[in-house]
Amino acid sequence: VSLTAVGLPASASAATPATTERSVTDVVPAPVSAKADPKGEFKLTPFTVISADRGAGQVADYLRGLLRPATGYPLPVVTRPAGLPAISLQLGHDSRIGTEGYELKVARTGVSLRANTADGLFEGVQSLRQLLPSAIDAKRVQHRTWTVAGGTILDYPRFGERGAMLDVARHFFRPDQVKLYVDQIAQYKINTLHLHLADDQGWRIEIKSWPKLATVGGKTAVDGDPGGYYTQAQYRDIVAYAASRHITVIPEIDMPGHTNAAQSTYAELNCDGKAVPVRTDTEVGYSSLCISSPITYRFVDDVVRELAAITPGQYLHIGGDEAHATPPADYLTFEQKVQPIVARYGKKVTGWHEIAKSDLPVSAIPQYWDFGGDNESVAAAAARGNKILMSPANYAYLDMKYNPETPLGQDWAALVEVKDGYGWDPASLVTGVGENQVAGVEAPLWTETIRTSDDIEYMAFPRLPGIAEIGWSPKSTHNWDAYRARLAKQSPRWVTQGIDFYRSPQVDWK
Ligand code: TNX
Repeated sequence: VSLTAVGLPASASAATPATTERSVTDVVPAPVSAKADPKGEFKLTPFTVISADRGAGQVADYLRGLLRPATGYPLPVVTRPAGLPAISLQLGHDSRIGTEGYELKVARTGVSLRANTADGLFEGVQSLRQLLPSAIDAKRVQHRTWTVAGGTILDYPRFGERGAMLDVARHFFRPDQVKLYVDQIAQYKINTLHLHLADDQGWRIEIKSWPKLATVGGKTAVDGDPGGYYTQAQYRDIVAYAASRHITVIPEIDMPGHTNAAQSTYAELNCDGKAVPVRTDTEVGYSSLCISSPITYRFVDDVVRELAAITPGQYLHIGGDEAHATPPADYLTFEQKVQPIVARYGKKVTGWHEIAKSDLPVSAIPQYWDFGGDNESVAAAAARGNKILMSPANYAYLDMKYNPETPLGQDWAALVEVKDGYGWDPASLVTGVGENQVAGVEAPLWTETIRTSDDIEYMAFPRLPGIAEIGWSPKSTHNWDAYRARLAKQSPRWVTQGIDFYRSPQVDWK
């Protein structure tokens, strides 16, 4: 690998000529280092094999599943290539690339992908896909040649967490819709899916000790649209599917506000013992659990216990945003009682940045969403050693409209065109929260106005790849002109994949 390319602006490395229209220098998110070799193209043929080290079998099977439908080739997974041309997946020890990095070498004689972990191999496979023609994503056999662009990539992420959030509470999305989104985001090296499972308008996860949360509280959605919920078995299946795409699920139960669905279902969750009316409008900040009632903490204990038992990831998200109906002192009381419950069931706390006002354990990750609001408490948490997840509403919220005419979405934080969504740096957003205090980035998609998978795609594409690049790529590669040229080349893939994206006039789409 040429380390001279490390840190070069993408615009400089993109000047390397290539014989195919694709190049290792075009990958999104931009790699740490990429050096094209126009003479080093590899051709997939009916004789190509996928060779996999012990421990690489799952990624090898996944790669085979990606390549077989369009090529129609057998692409057997073997442990020894025995002289056949191969894509070889190797596990080793390379101190340069960490737990998610990889080195990819494409030559005439074969493709070698090396990483320290299966996660790293998986991310390398996402780069490899982009070196093949976009027709590789077709569902049926295409009769054509399959050339992998030649060269070398050495790559690893800037931040450990690159997330997407889907609000399944305002509108419900079926498991198959969540899985579709998982596949769409995985190709940009997103490694975390935050599911917003409960809000004022609906409760979406079965809790066996409070069964009506799902069966009654799950019936509703914004504007009287149909609701729904995941059984625990369905949730586990979503979690397992995400894990097969090397994505960790973080479930959120928002509290002490955003709780109307629970409090309209169970009267005992209200201080006066009376169930509140169901609400399907989109107001925020009016609901609050009863902070002084012991029943509240039995409820939280039951929910957290059941959710922790079906969530293999380390973190549970306890919300904490916009608790305008909870007096500040009560908010702190609530956080002091609830955060230890999460710890008791073996999990760590993440929550919206308002939780930074409480006395957080150092493992807790506040998620910054405002702009200019609670910066002092967030910076103070960072100074105490907490890492901060960055999802500023005015840049990273996928539910913001692109422009005033965008038929979906909201505009309370900003209008966010593609260039705006790409135009920020997580390590210089909040004074006192620098590179080493940033856990990563997240692109939340709130769904007050989002009802279908097409709606999700229209808001997430093309902005989600920009957030993914901000989270993965070295800051030195950050360059709008270079990015928009690389992004344009992604569009044929989205067409083949059936992604209904927004054709922003800021990008010269292919
Ligand atoms: C604010 S941002 C909310 C959500 C809304 C969103 C709509 C945050 C932590 N809370 O309840 O869905 O705005 O953009």
